[in-house]
Amino acid sequence: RLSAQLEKALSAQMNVEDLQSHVYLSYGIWASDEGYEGISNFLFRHAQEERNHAIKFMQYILNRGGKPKIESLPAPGKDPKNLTDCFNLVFKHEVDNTEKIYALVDMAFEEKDWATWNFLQWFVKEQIEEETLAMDLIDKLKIAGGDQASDESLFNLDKTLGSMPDEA
Ligand code: OFO
Repeated sequence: RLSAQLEKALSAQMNVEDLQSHVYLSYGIWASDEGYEGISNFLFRHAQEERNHAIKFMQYILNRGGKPKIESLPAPGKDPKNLTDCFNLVFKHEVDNTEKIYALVDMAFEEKDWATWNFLQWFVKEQIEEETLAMDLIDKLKIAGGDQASDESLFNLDKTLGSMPDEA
Protein backbone atom coordinates (compact mmCIF):
# COMPACT_ATOMS: atom_id res chain seq x y z
CA ARG A 1 0.00 0.00 0.00
CA LEU A 2 1.08 3.57 -0.64
CA SER A 3 2.40 5.61 2.29
CA ALA A 4 0.21 8.56 3.29
CA GLN A 5 2.96 10.89 2.11
CA LEU A 6 3.19 9.38 -1.38
CA GLU A 7 -0.58 9.10 -1.67
CA LYS A 8 -0.88 12.83 -1.04
CA ALA A 9 1.99 13.75 -3.36
CA LEU A 10 0.74 11.56 -6.24
CA SER A 11 -2.74 12.94 -5.79
CA ALA A 12 -1.36 16.49 -5.96
CA GLN A 13 0.41 15.54 -9.20
CA MET A 14 -2.86 14.20 -10.62
CA ASN A 15 -4.30 17.68 -10.09
CA VAL A 16 -1.20 19.31 -11.62
CA GLU A 17 -1.65 17.22 -14.78
CA ASP A 18 -5.28 18.29 -14.92
CA LEU A 19 -4.27 21.91 -14.57
CA GLN A 20 -1.75 21.44 -17.40
CA SER A 21 -4.60 20.10 -19.48
CA HIS A 22 -6.64 23.26 -18.78
CA VAL A 23 -3.67 25.48 -19.58
CA TYR A 24 -3.22 23.80 -22.97
CA LEU A 25 -6.95 24.03 -23.64
CA SER A 26 -6.78 27.76 -22.94
CA TYR A 27 -3.80 28.15 -25.32
CA GLY A 28 -5.69 26.12 -27.93
CA ILE A 29 -8.68 28.44 -27.61
CA TRP A 30 -6.35 31.44 -27.96
CA ALA A 31 -4.68 29.96 -31.06
CA SER A 32 -8.01 29.19 -32.70
CA ASP A 33 -9.23 32.69 -31.97
CA GLU A 34 -6.05 34.03 -33.63
CA GLY A 35 -6.80 31.96 -36.71
CA TYR A 36 -4.18 29.24 -36.18
CA GLU A 37 -6.41 26.21 -36.50
CA GLY A 38 -3.59 23.68 -36.90
CA ILE A 39 -1.70 24.93 -33.83
CA SER A 40 -4.96 25.02 -31.92
CA ASN A 41 -5.68 21.43 -32.90
CA PHE A 42 -2.17 20.44 -31.77
CA LEU A 43 -2.69 22.15 -28.39
CA PHE A 44 -6.12 20.57 -27.90
CA ARG A 45 -4.61 17.13 -28.53
CA HIS A 46 -1.84 17.95 -26.10
CA ALA A 47 -4.47 18.94 -23.52
CA GLN A 48 -6.01 15.50 -23.97
CA GLU A 49 -2.63 13.87 -23.30
CA GLU A 50 -2.28 15.76 -20.05
CA ARG A 51 -5.75 14.64 -19.09
CA ASN A 52 -4.66 11.06 -19.76
CA HIS A 53 -1.65 11.63 -17.50
CA ALA A 54 -3.99 12.75 -14.71
CA ILE A 55 -6.03 9.57 -15.18
CA LYS A 56 -2.84 7.46 -15.03
CA PHE A 57 -2.04 8.96 -11.61
CA MET A 58 -5.62 8.49 -10.44
CA GLN A 59 -5.68 4.86 -11.50
CA TYR A 60 -2.31 4.10 -9.97
CA ILE A 61 -3.29 5.56 -6.58
CA LEU A 62 -6.51 3.51 -6.65
CA ASN A 63 -4.62 0.36 -7.65
CA ARG A 64 -2.31 0.79 -4.68
CA GLY A 65 -5.19 1.09 -2.21
CA GLY A 66 -5.13 4.90 -1.96
CA LYS A 67 -7.79 7.49 -2.60
CA PRO A 68 -6.99 10.32 -4.99
CA LYS A 69 -8.54 13.68 -4.20
CA ILE A 70 -9.80 16.03 -6.90
CA GLU A 71 -8.98 19.61 -5.90
CA SER A 72 -10.38 22.82 -7.32
CA LEU A 73 -8.04 24.17 -9.96
CA PRO A 74 -6.86 27.75 -10.39
CA ALA A 75 -7.67 29.55 -13.66
CA PRO A 76 -5.09 28.82 -16.37
CA GLY A 77 -3.73 32.37 -16.43
CA LYS A 78 -3.20 34.90 -19.16
CA ASP A 79 -3.31 34.16 -22.88
CA PRO A 80 0.06 34.07 -24.67
CA LYS A 81 1.10 37.39 -26.25
CA ASN A 82 2.08 35.80 -29.56
CA LEU A 83 3.20 32.44 -30.96
CA THR A 84 6.76 32.74 -29.63
CA ASP A 85 5.38 33.45 -26.18
CA CYS A 86 2.95 30.54 -26.53
CA PHE A 87 5.67 27.99 -27.39
CA ASN A 88 8.02 29.36 -24.73
CA LEU A 89 5.24 28.98 -22.18
CA VAL A 90 4.60 25.40 -23.29
CA PHE A 91 8.31 24.67 -22.79
CA LYS A 92 8.31 26.31 -19.36
CA HIS A 93 5.27 24.31 -18.25
CA GLU A 94 6.99 21.09 -19.30
CA VAL A 95 10.24 21.95 -17.51
CA ASP A 96 8.30 22.80 -14.32
CA ASN A 97 6.44 19.55 -14.61
CA THR A 98 9.65 17.58 -15.07
CA GLU A 99 10.90 19.01 -11.77
CA LYS A 100 7.71 17.89 -10.05
CA ILE A 101 8.07 14.38 -11.46
CA TYR A 102 11.70 14.23 -10.30
CA ALA A 103 10.66 15.26 -6.79
CA LEU A 104 8.20 12.35 -6.76
CA VAL A 105 10.89 9.96 -8.00
CA ASP A 106 13.08 11.17 -5.14
CA MET A 107 10.31 10.56 -2.63
CA ALA A 108 9.64 7.05 -3.95
CA PHE A 109 13.37 6.33 -3.77
CA GLU A 110 13.63 7.61 -0.19
CA GLU A 111 10.72 5.40 0.84
CA LYS A 112 12.07 2.45 -1.15
CA ASP A 113 8.67 2.18 -2.79
CA TRP A 114 9.96 0.50 -5.94
CA ALA A 115 6.52 -0.02 -7.47
CA THR A 116 5.93 3.74 -7.42
CA TRP A 117 9.47 4.41 -8.55
CA ASN A 118 8.87 2.10 -11.49
CA PHE A 119 5.47 3.67 -12.26
CA LEU A 120 7.11 7.10 -12.37
CA GLN A 121 9.74 6.03 -14.91
CA TRP A 122 7.08 6.23 -17.62
CA PHE A 123 6.68 9.92 -16.76
CA VAL A 124 10.44 10.51 -16.66
CA LYS A 125 10.61 9.25 -20.26
CA GLU A 126 7.48 11.14 -21.25
CA GLN A 127 8.90 14.42 -19.94
CA ILE A 128 12.04 14.03 -22.06
CA GLU A 129 9.79 13.62 -25.10
CA GLU A 130 7.60 16.57 -24.17
CA GLU A 131 10.53 18.90 -23.55
CA THR A 132 12.06 17.86 -26.87
CA LEU A 133 8.75 18.45 -28.58
CA ALA A 134 8.41 21.92 -27.04
CA MET A 135 11.97 22.85 -28.11
CA ASP A 136 11.12 21.59 -31.57
CA LEU A 137 8.11 23.93 -31.69
CA ILE A 138 10.31 26.87 -30.73
CA ASP A 139 12.85 25.91 -33.42
CA LYS A 140 10.21 25.45 -36.10
CA LEU A 141 8.81 28.89 -35.40
CA LYS A 142 12.31 30.45 -35.44
CA ILE A 143 13.03 28.86 -38.81
CA ALA A 144 9.72 30.18 -40.12
CA GLY A 145 10.86 33.68 -39.10
CA GLY A 146 9.51 34.01 -35.55
CA ASP A 147 6.87 36.64 -34.99
CA GLN A 148 7.99 38.36 -38.18
CA ALA A 149 7.30 35.23 -40.21
CA SER A 150 5.47 35.72 -43.47
CA ASP A 151 1.84 34.67 -43.72
CA GLU A 152 2.92 31.86 -45.99
CA SER A 153 5.44 30.37 -43.54
CA LEU A 154 2.96 30.69 -40.69
CA PHE A 155 0.34 29.01 -42.83
CA ASN A 156 2.74 26.12 -43.48
CA LEU A 157 3.77 25.86 -39.83
CA ASP A 158 0.13 25.83 -38.79
CA LYS A 159 -0.55 23.05 -41.28
CA THR A 160 2.45 20.99 -40.09
CA LEU A 161 1.46 21.18 -36.43
CA GLY A 162 -2.16 20.41 -37.20
CA SER A 163 -1.15 17.13 -38.77
CA MET A 164 1.52 16.09 -36.26
CA PRO A 165 0.76 12.57 -34.94
CA ASP A 166 -0.69 12.06 -31.47
CA GLU A 167 1.56 10.88 -28.67
CA ALA A 168 0.92 8.93 -25.51
FE1 OFO B 1 3.31 17.36 -20.24
O1 OFO B 1 3.29 16.51 -18.68
FE2 OFO B 1 2.07 15.35 -18.19
O2 OFO B 1 3.32 14.45 -17.27
